Amino acid sequence: MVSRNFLENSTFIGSYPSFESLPEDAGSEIAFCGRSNCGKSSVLNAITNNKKLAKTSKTPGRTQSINVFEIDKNKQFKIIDLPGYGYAKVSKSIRADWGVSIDNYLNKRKCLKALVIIMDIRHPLKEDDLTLINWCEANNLPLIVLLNKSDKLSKNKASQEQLLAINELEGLSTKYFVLITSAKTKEGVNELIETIMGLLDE
Ligand SMILES: Nc1nc2c(ncn2[C@@H]2O[C@H](COP(=O)(O)OP(=O)(O)OP(=O)(O)O)[C@@H](O)[C@H]2O)c(=O)[nH]1
Ligand SMILES: [Mg+2]
Repeated sequence: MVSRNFLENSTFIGSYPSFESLPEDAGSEIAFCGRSNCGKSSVLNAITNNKKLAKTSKTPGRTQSINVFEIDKNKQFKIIDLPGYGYAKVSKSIRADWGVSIDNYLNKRKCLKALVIIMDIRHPLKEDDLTLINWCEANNLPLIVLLNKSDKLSKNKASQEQLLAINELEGLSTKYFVLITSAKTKEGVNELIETIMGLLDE
C-alpha cells in the first residue's frame, strides 16, 4: 500500500533576513534547528519528497536567513528552516545577527508549535543542542530530537545512540521524541512526517 505523503505539495514561501521581516504570525509552525551541516535542509527535502525545495550544501553555513515553507495551505501549516549554529568561520558580527534572529524567533513567534532539533547522529547533544532543549523545557514547547545521517553508522550503533539520547533526556518535563533519520536512505522519514503532522494538528 502506498501511504499518502501529506507534505508533498509543500512550497517555498521566502527567505527572510530578520525576525521582523517574517510573514504574519498565524497558523501553526514547526522550526528546524541544529548545528550547521547536520542536514536540516536535506531532511526538509526528504520529508517533502522534493530535492529542490531547500538548498543543501557541503559548505557549512549555507542557510543564513530564515527560510519559510508552506506545507498545508488550508491549515496554514509551515516549516521554518532556521540558520545553523556552531559554524566558526562566519564573522562574529554575522554570528551575532543570526543569534538575535533565532532568539527573537524562538521567544516571540506565537504560532511556533514545536522544535525539531537535528543532529549528526555521530555527534549528538552538543552544548548548543542542550541549550535549545532546555529552552523548550522552560517554555513547555514539544520537541523532536532528530539523529540524522544514520546511514553513517551501523544499524546497531545507530540504535545504541538513540537509546543513549533517550536516557539522557529522561525526566524532561516537556513532550519529546527521539527519532533516527537518514536523508540519504530515507530511513525514519515516514515516522518523522507522522510525528510532525501530529504536533502541528494539536
Ligand atoms: N550521508 C548523509 N549525508 C547527509 C544526510 N543529510 C544531509 N547530508 C549531507 O550533509 C551536508 C549538509 O546538508 P544540509 O542539508 O545542507 O545541512 P544544513 O543543516 O541545512 O546546513 P546549513 O544550512 O549550512 O546549516 C550535505 O552534503 C548533505 O548532502 C544524511 O542523512 N546522510
Ligand atoms: Mg540548510
